[in-house]
Amino acid sequence: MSQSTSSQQWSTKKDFKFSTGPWNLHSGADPFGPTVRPERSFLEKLKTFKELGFDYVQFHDDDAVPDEFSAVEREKKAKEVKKLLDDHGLKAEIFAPRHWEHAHGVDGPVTSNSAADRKWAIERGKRAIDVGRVLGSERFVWWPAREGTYVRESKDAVTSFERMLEFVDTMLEYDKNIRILGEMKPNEPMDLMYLPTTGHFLALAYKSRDPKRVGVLIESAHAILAGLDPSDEFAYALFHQKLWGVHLNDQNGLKYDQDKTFGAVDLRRAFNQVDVLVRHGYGKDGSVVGLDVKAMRTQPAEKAFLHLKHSKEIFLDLVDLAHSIDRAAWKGYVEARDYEGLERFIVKNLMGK
Ligand code: XLS
Ligand code: MG
Repeated sequence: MSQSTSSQQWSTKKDFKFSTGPWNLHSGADPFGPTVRPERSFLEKLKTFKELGFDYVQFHDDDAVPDEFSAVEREKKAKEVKKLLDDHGLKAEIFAPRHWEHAHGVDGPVTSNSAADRKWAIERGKRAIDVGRVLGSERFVWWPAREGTYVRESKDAVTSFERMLEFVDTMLEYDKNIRILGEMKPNEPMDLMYLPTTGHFLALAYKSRDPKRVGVLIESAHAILAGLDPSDEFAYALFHQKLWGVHLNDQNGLKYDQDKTFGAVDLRRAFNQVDVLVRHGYGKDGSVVGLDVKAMRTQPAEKAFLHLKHSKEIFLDLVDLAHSIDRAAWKGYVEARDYEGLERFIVKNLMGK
C-alpha cells in the first residue's frame, strides 16, 4: 500500500496491470435511443478482456449477482462468477454498490431525506461487500452517483455530509478487510454532487473511523468535468498515499460524461497523467490501471472493443515516452525558466519529433 512521494523507483510497463468493467462493452443505448448492437454475454466479455491483455475486472455488485437473486442464492452465484474469473485467468479488482438504479436510490439513497432509503443504502453497501468478498476483492469503490441535488434547497448539506461519513464508517465497520475508494464526480446525473473532487473526499476520509482504509479512485473525465487537471488530482492523492485506483478515459470539455478513448481528445493531458503515475511508482503496490471507456454508438458490434484496445495501447505508448523523453533537456528548460521552450519541447515529443 506504500506510495512514496519522492525518490521512488519509476514504474515500468510490467508494473502496470489493467482492468475494465462489463459495462465498458455495451450495446450502445443512450438517453436518446435504444441499443444498436447485440449485448455480449458475460462470458464473451471475459474472453475479450483476456484477449486484450486485461488482468482484472471491475464489478458493480449486480454485474456479478443480478438483483433477482435472493439472499440465499447470492453467495452461490458469486462463487460461480469467481470460478469463471479463475477459469479465464482474471481477478476482480473492485466492487461497487449499484446505488443509482433502484427506486430507493432515486434521490441518492445515502443522503436521501427518507429514512427507508438510507436504510436500503446501507443494506446495498453490505451486500456489495458480501459479493466482493466472494469475488476476492477488498476494494470497495463508492461512486456516490445521486448523492447531491437537483434542487439545492431540497437537502441540508451539512446533514448530507454527516450521512456520507456515517455510510463510510458503517461499511468500514461491517468488514475490517475492505478499503473504500471514493470515486468523485462533480455532476451528472445530479446537477450538483456532494464531495465533488478528490480533496473533498480525502477530507472526509480523515474524519472516518479508520482513515488508513479510505482513499480514492480518480477518473480522468470526472476531474475534467470539475475543471481540474487529472494529473494534478492524481498527484494530490499520491501525496496522501491514497491513489488506490484510476479510471482513465478522455473528455471533450464540459459536457456529459463521455468516457472517450484515453488520450483521444488531449494527448498532452493524457501524457501528464501517465507521467505522474510512472514517476511515482504507481502499480508497484498492486494498484491497477482501470480503463472506464465506452465505444461510440456508431461502432458496429465487431469493432466495439477497439476503445479498450486503443486506450491501453495509448497508455503504454505514453509510458514509453515517459521513459524516453530527454529529462536533462526538460530540466534545462525548467532551470532557465524557458517555459515557452519547454512547451515546444513537450509538444515536439508528443508529435514524435
Ligand atoms: C460513472 C462512474 C462509474 C464508476 C463505477 O461515472 O465512472 O462507472 O466507475 O461505479
Ligand atoms: Mg469510473
